[in-house]
Amino acid sequence: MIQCNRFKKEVMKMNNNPIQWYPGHMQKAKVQIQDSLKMVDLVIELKDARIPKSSTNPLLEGIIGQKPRLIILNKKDMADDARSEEWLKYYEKANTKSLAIDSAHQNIQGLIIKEIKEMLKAKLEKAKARGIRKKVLRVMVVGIPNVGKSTFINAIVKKRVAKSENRPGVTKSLQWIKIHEDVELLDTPGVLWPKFESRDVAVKLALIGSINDKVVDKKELVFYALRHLSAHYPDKLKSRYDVSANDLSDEELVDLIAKNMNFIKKSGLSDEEKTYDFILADIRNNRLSNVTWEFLDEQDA
Ligand SMILES: Nc1nc2c(ncn2[C@@H]2O[C@H](COP(=O)(O)OP(=O)(O)OP(=O)(O)O)[C@@H](O)[C@H]2O)c(=O)[nH]1
Ligand SMILES: [Mg+2]
Repeated sequence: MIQCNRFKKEVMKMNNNPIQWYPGHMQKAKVQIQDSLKMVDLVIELKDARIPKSSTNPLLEGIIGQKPRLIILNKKDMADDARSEEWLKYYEKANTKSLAIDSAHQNIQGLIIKEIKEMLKAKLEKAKARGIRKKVLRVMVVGIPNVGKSTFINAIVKKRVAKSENRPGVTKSLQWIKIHEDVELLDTPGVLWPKFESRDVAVKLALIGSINDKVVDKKELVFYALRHLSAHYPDKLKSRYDVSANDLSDEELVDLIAKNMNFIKKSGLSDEEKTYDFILADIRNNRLSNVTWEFLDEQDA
Protein backbone atom coordinates (compact mmCIF):
# COMPACT_ATOMS: atom_id res chain seq x y z
CA MET A 1 0.00 0.00 0.00
CA ILE A 2 1.43 3.32 -0.94
CA GLN A 3 0.98 5.77 1.88
CA CYS A 4 0.93 9.26 0.57
CA ASN A 5 -0.84 12.51 0.84
CA ARG A 6 -1.66 13.43 -2.69
CA PHE A 7 0.64 16.09 -4.04
CA LYS A 8 1.91 16.96 -0.56
CA LYS A 9 5.36 15.76 -1.34
CA GLU A 10 5.21 17.26 -4.75
CA VAL A 11 8.43 18.80 -5.86
CA MET A 12 7.80 21.61 -8.23
CA LYS A 13 10.46 23.70 -9.78
CA MET A 14 8.71 26.10 -12.06
CA ASN A 15 11.48 26.94 -14.44
CA ASN A 16 10.53 28.01 -17.87
CA ASN A 17 11.45 24.91 -19.78
CA PRO A 18 11.56 21.99 -19.24
CA ILE A 19 9.26 21.54 -16.25
CA GLN A 20 10.55 19.44 -13.37
CA TRP A 21 8.28 18.03 -10.72
CA TYR A 22 7.58 14.60 -9.26
CA PRO A 23 5.24 13.56 -6.48
CA GLY A 24 6.92 11.00 -4.20
CA HIS A 25 4.18 8.36 -4.53
CA MET A 26 4.77 8.06 -8.25
CA GLN A 27 8.34 6.88 -7.79
CA LYS A 28 7.04 4.14 -5.46
CA ALA A 29 4.33 3.19 -7.93
CA LYS A 30 6.88 2.96 -10.71
CA VAL A 31 9.02 0.53 -8.69
CA GLN A 32 5.95 -1.58 -7.82
CA ILE A 33 4.90 -1.72 -11.47
CA GLN A 34 8.42 -2.77 -12.41
CA ASP A 35 8.36 -5.57 -9.81
CA SER A 36 4.94 -6.88 -10.83
CA LEU A 37 5.76 -6.92 -14.51
CA LYS A 38 7.63 -10.21 -14.17
CA MET A 39 4.38 -12.10 -13.55
CA VAL A 40 2.40 -10.36 -16.26
CA ASP A 41 1.60 -11.78 -19.72
CA LEU A 42 0.25 -8.62 -21.35
CA VAL A 43 0.27 -4.90 -20.67
CA ILE A 44 -2.75 -2.77 -21.48
CA GLU A 45 -1.58 0.80 -21.81
CA LEU A 46 -4.27 3.45 -21.53
CA LYS A 47 -3.68 6.72 -23.29
CA ASP A 48 -6.03 9.67 -23.40
CA ALA A 49 -7.62 9.85 -26.87
CA ARG A 50 -7.43 13.66 -26.68
CA ILE A 51 -3.62 13.70 -26.32
CA PRO A 52 -2.32 10.25 -27.29
CA LYS A 53 1.36 11.17 -27.51
CA SER A 54 1.61 13.45 -24.49
CA SER A 55 -0.25 10.92 -22.35
CA THR A 56 2.40 8.31 -23.12
CA ASN A 57 4.79 7.85 -20.25
CA PRO A 58 8.36 7.42 -21.51
CA LEU A 59 9.30 5.75 -18.19
CA LEU A 60 6.76 3.00 -18.83
CA GLU A 61 8.10 2.54 -22.35
CA GLY A 62 11.41 1.46 -20.84
CA ILE A 63 9.83 -0.74 -18.17
CA ILE A 64 7.33 -2.55 -20.42
CA GLY A 65 10.03 -3.42 -22.93
CA GLN A 66 9.13 -6.44 -25.07
CA LYS A 67 5.95 -7.53 -23.25
CA PRO A 68 2.93 -7.85 -25.56
CA ARG A 69 1.01 -4.62 -25.43
CA LEU A 70 -2.51 -3.46 -26.20
CA ILE A 71 -3.02 0.29 -26.51
CA ILE A 72 -6.35 1.74 -25.48
CA LEU A 73 -7.22 5.27 -26.56
CA ASN A 74 -9.59 5.91 -23.70
CA LYS A 75 -12.21 8.67 -23.36
CA LYS A 76 -12.87 8.48 -27.08
CA ASP A 77 -16.26 10.09 -26.41
CA MET A 78 -14.42 13.29 -25.48
CA ALA A 79 -12.10 13.26 -28.51
CA ASP A 80 -12.58 14.06 -32.17
CA ASP A 81 -13.43 10.77 -33.94
CA ALA A 82 -11.59 11.63 -37.15
CA ARG A 83 -8.39 12.33 -35.16
CA SER A 84 -8.76 9.13 -33.12
CA GLU A 85 -8.96 7.18 -36.39
CA GLU A 86 -5.69 8.75 -37.51
CA TRP A 87 -3.99 7.76 -34.26
CA LEU A 88 -5.28 4.17 -34.50
CA LYS A 89 -3.89 3.91 -38.02
CA TYR A 90 -0.57 5.22 -36.73
CA TYR A 91 -0.33 2.48 -34.06
CA GLU A 92 -1.45 -0.12 -36.55
CA LYS A 93 1.39 0.95 -38.85
CA ALA A 94 3.77 0.45 -35.94
CA ASN A 95 2.34 -3.08 -35.45
CA THR A 96 0.77 -2.33 -32.10
CA LYS A 97 -2.79 -3.42 -31.53
CA SER A 98 -4.92 -0.46 -30.49
CA LEU A 99 -8.56 0.31 -29.78
CA ALA A 100 -10.46 3.54 -29.11
CA ILE A 101 -12.85 3.13 -26.20
CA ASP A 102 -15.28 4.98 -23.98
CA SER A 103 -14.89 3.12 -20.69
CA ALA A 104 -17.44 5.28 -18.93
CA HIS A 105 -20.39 4.36 -21.15
CA GLN A 106 -19.49 1.50 -23.47
CA ASN A 107 -20.02 -2.20 -22.84
CA ILE A 108 -16.45 -3.40 -23.34
CA GLN A 109 -16.43 -6.68 -21.44
CA GLY A 110 -16.66 -9.09 -24.37
CA LEU A 111 -14.43 -7.01 -26.61
CA ILE A 112 -11.54 -6.77 -24.16
CA ILE A 113 -11.62 -10.38 -22.97
CA LYS A 114 -11.69 -11.57 -26.59
CA GLU A 115 -8.78 -9.27 -27.45
CA ILE A 116 -6.67 -10.46 -24.51
CA LYS A 117 -7.26 -14.12 -25.39
CA GLU A 118 -6.49 -13.51 -29.02
CA MET A 119 -3.27 -11.67 -28.27
CA LEU A 120 -2.15 -14.41 -25.90
CA LYS A 121 -3.34 -17.33 -28.03
CA ALA A 122 0.17 -18.69 -28.62
CA LYS A 123 0.90 -18.59 -24.89
CA LEU A 124 -2.32 -20.42 -24.07
CA GLU A 125 -1.57 -23.10 -26.67
CA LYS A 126 1.95 -23.52 -25.36
CA ALA A 127 0.63 -23.99 -21.82
CA LYS A 128 -1.90 -26.54 -23.08
CA ALA A 129 0.83 -28.48 -24.89
CA ARG A 130 2.76 -28.62 -21.61
CA GLY A 131 -0.27 -30.11 -19.87
CA ILE A 132 -1.36 -26.93 -18.06
CA ARG A 133 -5.10 -26.99 -18.54
CA LYS A 134 -6.04 -23.85 -16.74
CA LYS A 135 -3.51 -21.13 -17.43
CA VAL A 136 -4.49 -17.86 -15.76
CA LEU A 137 -3.64 -14.87 -17.94
CA ARG A 138 -2.31 -11.90 -16.03
CA VAL A 139 -2.73 -8.46 -17.52
CA MET A 140 -1.45 -5.19 -16.13
CA VAL A 141 -3.29 -1.93 -16.80
CA VAL A 142 -1.01 1.10 -16.82
CA GLY A 143 -1.32 4.77 -17.70
CA ILE A 144 -1.00 8.32 -16.48
CA PRO A 145 -3.16 9.62 -13.60
CA ASN A 146 -6.88 10.12 -14.34
CA VAL A 147 -6.72 8.43 -17.75
CA GLY A 148 -9.47 5.99 -16.67
CA LYS A 149 -7.66 2.77 -15.67
CA SER A 150 -10.00 1.95 -12.79
CA THR A 151 -13.08 2.90 -14.84
CA PHE A 152 -11.85 0.64 -17.65
CA ILE A 153 -11.50 -2.29 -15.24
CA ASN A 154 -14.89 -1.62 -13.64
CA ALA A 155 -16.45 -1.56 -17.11
CA ILE A 156 -14.98 -4.97 -17.90
CA VAL A 157 -16.24 -6.59 -14.71
CA LYS A 158 -19.46 -4.55 -14.79
CA LYS A 159 -19.01 -3.78 -11.11
CA ARG A 160 -17.37 -1.02 -9.13
CA VAL A 161 -14.40 -3.06 -7.94
CA ALA A 162 -11.80 -0.33 -8.39
CA LYS A 163 -12.17 3.15 -6.96
CA SER A 164 -12.43 5.86 -9.63
CA GLU A 165 -12.91 9.60 -9.44
CA ASN A 166 -12.33 12.59 -11.69
CA ARG A 167 -8.99 13.70 -10.22
CA PRO A 168 -5.47 12.37 -10.53
CA GLY A 169 -4.00 10.06 -7.87
CA VAL A 170 -7.12 8.07 -6.86
CA THR A 171 -5.63 4.57 -7.08
CA LYS A 172 -2.83 4.34 -4.54
CA SER A 173 -1.94 0.66 -4.50
CA LEU A 174 -1.75 -2.24 -6.93
CA GLN A 175 -4.86 -4.43 -6.97
CA TRP A 176 -5.49 -7.74 -8.80
CA ILE A 177 -9.03 -8.13 -10.12
CA LYS A 178 -10.45 -11.31 -11.64
CA ILE A 179 -12.27 -10.33 -14.84
CA HIS A 180 -12.97 -13.81 -16.23
CA GLU A 181 -12.49 -17.38 -15.03
CA ASP A 182 -8.94 -17.38 -16.38
CA VAL A 183 -8.01 -13.69 -16.75
CA GLU A 184 -6.84 -11.36 -13.99
CA LEU A 185 -6.19 -7.64 -14.36
CA LEU A 186 -3.88 -5.54 -12.23
CA ASP A 187 -5.04 -1.98 -11.53
CA THR A 188 -2.10 0.36 -10.93
CA PRO A 189 -1.69 3.92 -9.70
CA GLY A 190 -1.24 6.54 -12.40
CA VAL A 191 2.38 7.36 -13.05
CA LEU A 192 3.90 10.41 -14.66
CA TRP A 193 7.56 11.10 -15.25
CA PRO A 194 9.86 13.50 -13.41
CA LYS A 195 10.85 15.74 -16.26
CA PHE A 196 8.48 16.71 -19.04
CA GLU A 197 10.29 16.88 -22.33
CA SER A 198 8.62 20.16 -23.23
CA ARG A 199 6.27 22.73 -21.84
CA ASP A 200 3.81 21.69 -24.53
CA VAL A 201 3.48 18.21 -22.98
CA ALA A 202 2.90 19.67 -19.50
CA VAL A 203 0.29 22.08 -20.83
CA LYS A 204 -1.64 19.29 -22.56
CA LEU A 205 -1.52 17.09 -19.45
CA ALA A 206 -2.80 19.97 -17.35
CA LEU A 207 -5.55 20.79 -19.86
CA ILE A 208 -7.10 17.34 -19.56
CA GLY A 209 -6.58 17.36 -15.77
CA SER A 210 -3.81 14.79 -15.38
CA ILE A 211 -1.62 17.22 -13.48
CA ASN A 212 -3.07 19.84 -11.24
CA ASP A 213 -3.26 23.55 -11.94
CA LYS A 214 -0.32 24.33 -9.66
CA VAL A 215 2.10 22.92 -12.20
CA VAL A 216 1.11 25.11 -15.14
CA ASP A 217 -0.35 28.59 -14.86
CA LYS A 218 -4.10 28.74 -15.61
CA LYS A 219 -3.73 31.74 -17.89
CA GLU A 220 -1.13 29.94 -19.99
CA LEU A 221 -3.43 26.91 -20.23
CA VAL A 222 -6.38 28.95 -21.36
CA PHE A 223 -4.41 30.94 -23.94
CA TYR A 224 -3.05 27.70 -25.33
CA ALA A 225 -6.52 26.17 -25.48
CA LEU A 226 -8.07 29.20 -27.16
CA ARG A 227 -5.34 29.25 -29.81
CA HIS A 228 -5.90 25.56 -30.55
CA LEU A 229 -9.67 26.00 -30.68
CA SER A 230 -9.51 28.99 -32.98
CA ALA A 231 -7.12 27.18 -35.33
CA HIS A 232 -8.95 23.83 -35.43
CA TYR A 233 -12.40 24.14 -33.88
CA PRO A 234 -13.61 27.74 -34.50
CA ASP A 235 -17.25 26.57 -34.56
CA LYS A 236 -17.00 25.41 -30.96
CA LEU A 237 -15.65 28.81 -29.87
CA LYS A 238 -18.53 30.45 -31.67
CA SER A 239 -21.29 28.22 -30.30
CA ARG A 240 -20.07 28.14 -26.68
CA TYR A 241 -18.72 31.67 -26.19
CA ASP A 242 -20.06 33.50 -29.21
CA VAL A 243 -16.62 34.65 -30.30
CA SER A 244 -14.47 34.47 -33.40
CA ALA A 245 -10.78 34.72 -32.70
CA ASN A 246 -9.99 36.65 -35.89
CA ASP A 247 -7.19 39.16 -35.29
CA LEU A 248 -7.68 39.23 -31.53
CA SER A 249 -4.85 38.89 -29.04
CA ASP A 250 -5.16 36.20 -26.34
CA GLU A 251 -6.03 38.88 -23.78
CA GLU A 252 -8.66 40.45 -26.03
CA LEU A 253 -10.26 37.10 -26.68
CA VAL A 254 -10.50 36.30 -22.94
CA ASP A 255 -11.92 39.77 -22.37
CA LEU A 256 -14.58 39.23 -25.02
CA ILE A 257 -15.53 35.82 -23.63
CA ALA A 258 -15.79 37.33 -20.13
CA LYS A 259 -18.15 40.00 -21.45
CA ASN A 260 -20.24 37.51 -23.44
CA MET A 261 -20.56 35.22 -20.43
CA ASN A 262 -21.24 38.20 -18.18
CA PHE A 263 -18.22 37.61 -15.95
CA ILE A 264 -17.83 41.23 -14.89
CA LYS A 265 -16.37 42.45 -11.58
CA LYS A 266 -18.03 45.15 -9.48
CA SER A 267 -15.45 47.55 -10.87
CA GLY A 268 -16.90 46.96 -14.31
CA LEU A 269 -13.76 45.16 -15.51
CA SER A 270 -13.79 41.62 -16.90
CA ASP A 271 -13.28 38.89 -14.32
CA GLU A 272 -10.36 37.07 -15.95
CA GLU A 273 -9.88 34.51 -13.16
CA LYS A 274 -13.50 33.44 -13.37
CA THR A 275 -13.24 33.22 -17.13
CA TYR A 276 -10.11 31.03 -16.96
CA ASP A 277 -11.80 28.69 -14.46
CA PHE A 278 -14.93 28.52 -16.56
CA ILE A 279 -13.08 27.66 -19.78
CA LEU A 280 -10.94 25.04 -18.02
CA ALA A 281 -14.03 23.46 -16.47
CA ASP A 282 -15.65 23.40 -19.92
CA ILE A 283 -12.63 21.57 -21.31
CA ARG A 284 -12.38 19.04 -18.50
CA ASN A 285 -16.10 18.34 -18.41
CA ASN A 286 -16.30 17.97 -22.18
CA ARG A 287 -18.70 20.85 -22.56
CA LEU A 288 -17.04 21.85 -25.82
CA SER A 289 -17.45 18.21 -26.87
CA ASN A 290 -15.10 16.14 -28.98
CA VAL A 291 -11.89 18.15 -29.04
CA THR A 292 -8.55 16.46 -29.69
CA TRP A 293 -5.72 18.57 -28.33
CA GLU A 294 -2.92 16.72 -30.05
CA PHE A 295 -2.87 15.85 -33.72
CA LEU A 296 -0.61 13.33 -35.33
CA ASP A 297 2.52 15.08 -36.62
CA GLU A 298 2.73 15.00 -40.37
CA GLN A 299 6.11 13.27 -40.19
CA ASP A 300 4.60 10.48 -38.07
CA ALA A 301 1.49 9.90 -40.18
N1 LIG B 1 -16.16 10.50 -20.62
C1 LIG B 1 -15.38 9.53 -20.16
N2 LIG B 1 -14.96 9.58 -18.88
C2 LIG B 1 -14.14 8.60 -18.46
C3 LIG B 1 -13.75 7.51 -19.29
N3 LIG B 1 -12.93 6.70 -18.57
C4 LIG B 1 -12.85 7.26 -17.34
N4 LIG B 1 -13.56 8.39 -17.27
C5 LIG B 1 -13.67 9.30 -16.11
O1 LIG B 1 -12.35 9.76 -15.81
C6 LIG B 1 -12.17 9.96 -14.40
C7 LIG B 1 -10.93 9.22 -13.92
O2 LIG B 1 -11.16 7.84 -13.98
P1 LIG B 1 -10.34 6.79 -13.10
O3 LIG B 1 -10.79 5.45 -13.55
O4 LIG B 1 -10.40 7.11 -11.65
O5 LIG B 1 -8.85 7.07 -13.63
P2 LIG B 1 -7.50 6.32 -13.17
O6 LIG B 1 -6.66 6.21 -14.40
O7 LIG B 1 -7.82 5.05 -12.47
O8 LIG B 1 -6.89 7.41 -12.19
P3 LIG B 1 -5.77 7.23 -11.03
O9 LIG B 1 -6.16 6.05 -10.21
O10 LIG B 1 -5.86 8.52 -10.31
O11 LIG B 1 -4.46 7.06 -11.73
C8 LIG B 1 -13.49 9.48 -13.78
O12 LIG B 1 -14.29 10.62 -13.54
C9 LIG B 1 -14.13 8.61 -14.84
O13 LIG B 1 -15.53 8.57 -14.77
C10 LIG B 1 -14.21 7.50 -20.65
O14 LIG B 1 -13.89 6.64 -21.48
N5 LIG B 1 -15.02 8.54 -21.02
MG1 LIG C 1 -7.35 4.44 -10.60
